[in-house]
Amino acid sequence: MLTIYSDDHRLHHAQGEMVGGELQPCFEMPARADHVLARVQAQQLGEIRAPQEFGLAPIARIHSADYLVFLQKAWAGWAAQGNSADFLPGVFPARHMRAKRPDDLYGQYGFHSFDCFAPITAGTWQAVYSSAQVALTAQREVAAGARSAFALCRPPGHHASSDVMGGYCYLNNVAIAAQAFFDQGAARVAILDVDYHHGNGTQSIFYERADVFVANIHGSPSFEYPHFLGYADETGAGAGVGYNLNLPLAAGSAWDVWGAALDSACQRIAAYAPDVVLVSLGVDTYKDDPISRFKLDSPDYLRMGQRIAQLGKPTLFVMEGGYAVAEIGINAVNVLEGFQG
Ligand code: Q9C
Ligand code: ZN
Repeated sequence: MLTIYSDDHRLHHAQGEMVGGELQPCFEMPARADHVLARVQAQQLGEIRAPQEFGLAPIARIHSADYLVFLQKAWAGWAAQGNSADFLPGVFPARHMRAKRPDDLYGQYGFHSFDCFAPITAGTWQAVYSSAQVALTAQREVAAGARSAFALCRPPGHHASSDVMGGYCYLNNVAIAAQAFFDQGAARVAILDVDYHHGNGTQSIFYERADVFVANIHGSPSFEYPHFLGYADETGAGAGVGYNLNLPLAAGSAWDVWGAALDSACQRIAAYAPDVVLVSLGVDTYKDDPISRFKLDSPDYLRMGQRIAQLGKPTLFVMEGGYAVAEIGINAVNVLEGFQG
């Protein structure tokens, strides 16, 4: 399987995140991608290639113009105000307020965020831009006839919606790649999100569309991040009714429960008969993940890949979360190896 990877992910390395009232090292760190790349090499998964340049146009198919301008310009504006530390938002247009986009940078950051877990640093734009190019390059490979490809994206993307960032995510790599399939002639696309956290951004982007079936298996929002989306009764809206599947699971879920949910999701995907399957590949379902409460073990990721392969569809794997850094490579590449059989 071809892997697409860019060193540009290193340009995004924020100083910290708030955990239990204290600033701690970011869970979403450059070493994550290093470990996945090292495992791809160690297992001789296949060629590793740098991304091609597809520019902003395929990104702008998913994200709004004002959001993209903010992301590109935010650091320069923040630095011009005399700041050198990470830029973070603090005020959001929550219920009972007015979601009118303000003129000032700090207000715009809150307008374009749903939490404080997507810091902007000097290199953030280049890193997230390249992460999207990684997804688009792998997408081309699958569109050209490959059975599968692996987009080793960092930063991840599935929490980002059309104009709102959060949860370590800025550009929704899997959504950008899904739209690229349509723009190259696909008629129906399925997205299977196996990250521990509900992919709220991906769900929201495609919620009213019948040509994208989105399936999510995740810790229930009744107890888990992102807290405000991901319940089972969210099945789509308008033309998209029936094309969104949420399978929220309880804390402590292990392979018996998780694998059964995967089987349900795969049955629905098979019935949908998509041209292509995109997998939002988060491995934060791992038993020792520092921010998660599922109990998958490393061999379970081989089974995950095997079940996805049974769909018999061209498949694009897009890296999302996973914070047990020492094991992230083993677990992510196990999915790919299980898929290859
Ligand atoms: N105690 C992905 O896996 N955590 N994002 C907030 C609050 C944010 C996860 C924790 C988790 C974001 C791509
Ligand atoms: Zn996650």
